[in-house]
Amino acid sequence: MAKRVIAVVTAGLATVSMGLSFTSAAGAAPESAAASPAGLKLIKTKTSLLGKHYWYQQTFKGLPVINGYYAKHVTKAGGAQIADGRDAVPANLDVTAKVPSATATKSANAAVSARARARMAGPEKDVTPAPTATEGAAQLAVIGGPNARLVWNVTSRSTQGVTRSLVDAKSGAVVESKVISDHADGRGIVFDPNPIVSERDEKLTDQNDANTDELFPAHKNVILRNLAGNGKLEGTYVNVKKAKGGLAQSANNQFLYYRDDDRFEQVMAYYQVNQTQEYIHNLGFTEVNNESQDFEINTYAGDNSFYDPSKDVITMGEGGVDDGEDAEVIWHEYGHAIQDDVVPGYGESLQAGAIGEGFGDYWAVTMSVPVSRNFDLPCVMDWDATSYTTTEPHCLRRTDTGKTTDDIVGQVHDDGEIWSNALWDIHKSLGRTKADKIILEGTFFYAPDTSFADAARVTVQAARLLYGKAAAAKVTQAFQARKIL
Ligand SMILES: [Ca+2]
Ligand SMILES: [Ca+2]
Ligand SMILES: [Ca+2]
Ligand SMILES: [Ca+2]
Ligand SMILES: [Zn+2]
Repeated sequence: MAKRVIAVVTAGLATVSMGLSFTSAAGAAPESAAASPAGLKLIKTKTSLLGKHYWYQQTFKGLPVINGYYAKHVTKAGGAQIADGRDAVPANLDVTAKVPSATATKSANAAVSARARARMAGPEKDVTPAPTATEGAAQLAVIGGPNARLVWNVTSRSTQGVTRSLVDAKSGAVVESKVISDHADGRGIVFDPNPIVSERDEKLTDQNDANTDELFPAHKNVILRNLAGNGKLEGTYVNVKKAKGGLAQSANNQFLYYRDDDRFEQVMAYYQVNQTQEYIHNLGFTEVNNESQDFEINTYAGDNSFYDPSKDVITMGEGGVDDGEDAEVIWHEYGHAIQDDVVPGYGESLQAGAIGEGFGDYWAVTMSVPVSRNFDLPCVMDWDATSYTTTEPHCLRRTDTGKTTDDIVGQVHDDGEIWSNALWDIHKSLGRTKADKIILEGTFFYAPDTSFADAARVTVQAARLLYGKAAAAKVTQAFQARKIL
């Protein structure tokens, strides 16, 4: 590519050599600072300590030239430097599109999903959600240089982030497709889901947050994806915005702490919620609490955690075992955030509240399945529960109690075990992916003050529409076994 010309016009500063070629753009001689060449559109003016910086977009017949830039750096001393990053465009290039923008958008999205599938190694390969083009995202533009052509510039969103695709507006071929969002990956250390399960050892105890020899092997190195890259635990799906002892910070996104460091629980919240949102997206849902969920970590001294719908914040308590050390506590609370997002004002009746608790417990269990090697799956919050249970296995609650509506006592957590048992039975009969798609889809049809029976009916309906009669029959059976239907 013949470009990137730096012409030092008057040097108030030392001459800058950037190792760039002096091939002139568009066959023209490097421009003087006095007048800017035609076809430039001023897009930004910045001031630095030494001067002013004028940034221009190169245009051709009114269309932006991809990556074509021109900058004028005017120093306070009066000198000016030009950085000319324009590409040559043949004067006779036709700028009428043959391919309609909708067709170009379709080809661009197809290229993006093909690549997303190729990157996904797991069994859920075929449920990659389709990328969606941003509203009005296809813009005509020009590529300069030796392969100059007219293109549609299509911006799409997918699990990979924001992608820019360039589609030839004459032939329809995808010329380029690349991720332009700058999400960073970081590193962290977590429990997954918690030490009791990962070490398969019911005898482990908190020891007042000490990093004991017994607990050391439970620490696992992980990649923290979708970070904003601002050195904090903030990203696409999680924002740790307040924490006892201050927020974890790392300029190069290395968040490596053991459990006796209060920042460990911040990393847990970030990692485990990002995992659950990636899973939800893999199931095909793009609007299930699809936002950066606020968290406050270790800011509550009691042995409890909670979701506050008035502020849309999850607070993780530090009583007993720090709640943030057990992913199942995080996932349970996140379950409340999911329901509140999908059904505005959710939980306006005792049974809706019980469904909320039951769903949170179920969500903790279904998220634990891939990392638990079948260790007592229906046991909820195995690690946190070691602080307040004496019998083994240690569980706050279970999803296999066998309770039915005959056992209703009017307490949301207790009655939630009726609901979570039904969801767990659906999971066992249809498998994790189908069950979770049905359960989440059903949630979209809940009323804020729903009852067990009404919520069950819309779940059965979701099963029938997604997977047919046989699946619906199995879901019905699961609710009948709990005397809900
Ligand atoms: Ca801790
Ligand atoms: Ca606790
Ligand atoms: Ca503690
Ligand atoms: Ca568990
Ligand atoms: Zn709850």
